[in-house]
Amino acid sequence: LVPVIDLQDFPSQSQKLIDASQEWGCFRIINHQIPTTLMSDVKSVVRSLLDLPPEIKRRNTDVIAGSGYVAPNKVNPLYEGLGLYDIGSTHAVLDFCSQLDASPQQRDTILRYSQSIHKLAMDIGHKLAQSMGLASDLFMGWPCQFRINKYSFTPETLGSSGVQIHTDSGFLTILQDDENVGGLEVMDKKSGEFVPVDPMPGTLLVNLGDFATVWSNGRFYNVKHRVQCKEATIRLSIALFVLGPKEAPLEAPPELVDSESHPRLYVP
Ligand code: AKG
Repeated sequence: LVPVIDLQDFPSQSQKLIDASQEWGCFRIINHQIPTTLMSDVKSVVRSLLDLPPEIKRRNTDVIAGSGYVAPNKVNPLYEGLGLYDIGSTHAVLDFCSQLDASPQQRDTILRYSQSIHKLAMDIGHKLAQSMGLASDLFMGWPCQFRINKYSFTPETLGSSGVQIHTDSGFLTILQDDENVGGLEVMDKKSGEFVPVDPMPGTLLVNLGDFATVWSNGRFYNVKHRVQCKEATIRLSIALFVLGPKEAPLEAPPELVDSESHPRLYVP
């Protein structure tokens, strides 16, 4: 149901990318150049890190609000996550590894994954800008947050919420969702109904956030989504959040504004 974009088929898929961003606010990507082995290696590292004792996980402190360890809480009792800001900095990635006593091998996997996923984010920014007919690039030098997520689903929690409905606040999220365990749902823009995003092994999911709506002057849809417990098992996911420009406030580029048909919607 969610559109599938072949990243090696550009500019042919440019219009499909724009349509997906406008109508769905999310799409799956194939041929993304992240090796399958790296995806499965990082998944097993993620599993071990989230299995660490709470006193070690608590060493993963916030750099910006919510960037570090999030323990299960009242709002999302089945959810737990670790994270880092900002993935473009090797120093920050190594710091994250040290906080969690990662082994040299785990460290190597996290470093390689973070570099590949960051490069992929920049490539998607480039393709989005080009597809919108812009000369300048997107995402260059923007800080990115990395999060690894664990949902402890049990028979008793079937049907309850893993993560409450929300939009992502940044521009775009690249998600390596669990390749076996479903539960992620996105809101269909037209009907307002939740649509399940079923696992599709080897692919990645891209969600657009609030900044994408601002930047596109209201064209792109910041997709509402949530995670529901559908199976009594552990669900793991890995997210890269492309946030927004560091130096200047985010605004729609002049090419996407015209006073008659597309007046500026958001003033920084
Ligand atoms: C998010 O990254 O914003 C989520 O909602 C997590 C989605 C997931 O775990 O599949």
